[in-house]
Formats: sequence, structure tokens, C-alpha cells
Amino acid sequence: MGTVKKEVKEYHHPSCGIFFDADKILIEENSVYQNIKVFENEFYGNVLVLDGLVQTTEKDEFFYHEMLAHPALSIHPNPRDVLIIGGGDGGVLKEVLRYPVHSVRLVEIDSRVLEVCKEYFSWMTPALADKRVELVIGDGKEFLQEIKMSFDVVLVDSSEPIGPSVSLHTGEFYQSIKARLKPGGVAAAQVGSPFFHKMFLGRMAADLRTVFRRVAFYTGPVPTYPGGLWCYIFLSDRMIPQQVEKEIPAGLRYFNADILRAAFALPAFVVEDVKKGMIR
Ligand code: AG3
Repeated sequence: MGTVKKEVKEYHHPSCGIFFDADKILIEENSVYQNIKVFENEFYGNVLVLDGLVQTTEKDEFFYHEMLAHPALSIHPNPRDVLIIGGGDGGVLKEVLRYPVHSVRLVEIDSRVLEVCKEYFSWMTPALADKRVELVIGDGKEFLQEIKMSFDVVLVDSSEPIGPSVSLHTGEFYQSIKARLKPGGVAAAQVGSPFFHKMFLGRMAADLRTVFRRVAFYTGPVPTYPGGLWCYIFLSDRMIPQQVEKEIPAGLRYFNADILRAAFALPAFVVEDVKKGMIR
């Protein structure tokens, strides 16, 4: 008899999804906010799962983290002060720190996510030791209401609109982001799967077009996320997407100037769904 490995599954729809053999469950606990799990998989390395949804893996994290951080940071001519909302696994933070920024604030609601990721994801240690970083444990929405300073770039690294992330997917939330952007500031957020979360994208676009002059979706692959293709949104009043204003940091594995141009070209079904969702 061979060893029976534990199987970890995420359902993307009641009838299908993704599975992993977990060689070892490194941690599983319920924090005040959510169920947190980290396990080891032979191919993907350590995998972080929150409330049953795969958030990141050591092997494929770069697809998502680079695409959330670099379009905004490379289009902005001089990002000095950056705010990350969510992103307690530190993946977006490590990408932001590749730029000569002045300050980065990361606002994560669940301190256990930070602690667990510090232990199991190696990029966390150098990122957290960086003098430019300030960690805030708290609710992103409240933080935006209380903070007085403004930011050049705001990145929203939320989970899906269930659990603690619900309030990070509303027009009101984006209104408060806009209020904290400096003139010429840009924001980017992950907005889900264009294939599995169809109508959600259209509603988002409709809400956000009342807040920002420029609202542009872009996409990139993430092997472990539902549908494999992921959608992001770029928000600003002034900056024009697809224009790299400066040198892109060395050592990236997905993002480059060609990808930036290509990412804003949307598949026909996405264009249709966004249009449909905007009609209410
Ligand atoms: N945040 C978005 C994860 C969404 C994944 N969805 C899913 N597996 N159904 C990722 C946080 C990584 N820093």
C-alpha cells in the first residue's frame, strides 16, 4: 500500500475546481477573521489558502504579484509613497520594493496572515526588514478614512468579495481611495476571474466609472486561480495606461514592456461582459 497523501481541493464551481496533493499541512487554524491554511505541494511549493481559496503559491506567485504591482508602478513616473491594502502575504510588497520608493504602507486586517506568511514564505523576511515599510494591522476602509497623507500609488490585494474582503469591493471604498491619491496618482486592484465572476466585473466597471476618469481592465494568467486568467483594474484620472515612463526593474519573470501593452487588450467575451454588466 502506498502512502495516501492528503488532497486539498478548491471548488471553482459546484462541479469543478483544482486539487493539490498536500505532502505536509504546515499550518491550519481559524483566526478571528478566517480559516488559514499553508501546505506543501511537490510542484507549487508552499501554498496559502484562506477560507478555502488559494491565494498564493511559492512557484506561481510572480504571475499575480507582478501584474498587480508593476503596471501601476511602471506607468507612474515617480512613485514615492505607496499604499497596499490587504496583501498580508507580502508578495505585492516585495514587488513594490524593487522601485526607489520613499515609503510603503501595508494595511492588513488579519495579523495572523502576516505571522503565518513570515514563517512559510521566504520573501517576507527581507521585505519586512526594509526601512521603507510600515505595517498597519487594521481595516483598509477605516485606514483610508483616518489617514491624512496622500499616496502616488494604491494597490488593492484583496481576496474575493466574501469574508473580510467584502468591503473592499464597493464603489464607496474606491471613492475613499481616490480621496487619498495625489494628483496624477494611480490605483490598481485585483477584480477576479473574467470567466467565473462575469457579471461582477461589469458592475465594478459601472461603479468605478463614476469615480475615476480612466478605468481600464487588464488581464494576466495565474495557473492556480479559477479559469487560469485573472483580471485587474487600473484606475486614475490622468495617467494613460500602456506607457512605461521609466526602466522596469530587473529580475522580473512575467512583466515587461510588451506584456504591459498586451495586458490591456481584452478578450472579446470580456469586452462583451463588461458592456452587459454596465447596463442596469
Ligand atoms: N488575492 C486574490 C486571490 C483570489 C484567488 N481566488 C481563488 N483562488 N478563488 C491574492 C493574494 C495574494 N497576495
